[in-house]
Amino acid sequence: MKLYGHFISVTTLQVVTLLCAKNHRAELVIVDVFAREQKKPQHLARHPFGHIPVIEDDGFWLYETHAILRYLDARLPGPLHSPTVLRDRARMDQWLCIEQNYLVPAAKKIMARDYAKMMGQPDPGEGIVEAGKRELPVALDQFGAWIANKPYVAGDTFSLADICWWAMLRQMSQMKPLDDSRILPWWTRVDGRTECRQAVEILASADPGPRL
Ligand SMILES: N[C@@H](CCC(=O)N[C@@H](CS)C(=O)NCC(=O)O)C(=O)O
Repeated sequence: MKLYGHFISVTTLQVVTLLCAKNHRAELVIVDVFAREQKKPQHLARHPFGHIPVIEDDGFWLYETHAILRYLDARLPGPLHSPTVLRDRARMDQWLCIEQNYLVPAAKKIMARDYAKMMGQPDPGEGIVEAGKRELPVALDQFGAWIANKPYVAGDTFSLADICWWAMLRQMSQMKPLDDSRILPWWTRVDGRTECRQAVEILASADPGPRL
């Protein structure tokens, strides 16, 4: 199995975490986002929208993180990371949607100027950052209210929603989501899990070091 991704990518971290939870290793093929390889024909043939991650499993190609996670969860042996109780599963799906549709867009807006600078793109201006700063607290407040005093996002077991929210909040650490005391105990519990530690290490070991 091959995973096309990047060591700085949160979505790559999400997939690697599930692979570790399943005790399965895929070959990490680096798509150099600093060189914008994700927008070049070779990668567009894998992912027509020009993003990572993408997996190739014995000739089967798949992109979109949540689709990949659901596929791998069902495809690989080991504990299931999608609840079997209908309403817990619906709750997992709800928080996966909230992550993708509200949390990630708000965080991307806040990081828009820094990201453009890092990628050598035109400055999108402060307006987008301000919009993100208005939107992010709404998503975080909803999550804080939900996760307070709960072991995991959807029922009593660790699920795909925990993986996605943990990785995303980790990536957003400079926005201080863990200052919310309702979120911190859950995040600390997830962060200490073996699969999360292993995944962070795997991506760190793929990083060749400082870029000029
Ligand atoms: N909807 C996609 C979004 C993936 C995504 O935004 N990936 C980022 C890396 S974490 C990426 O490809 N960034 C480079 C770019 O947008 O050009 C998914 O969930 O897989």
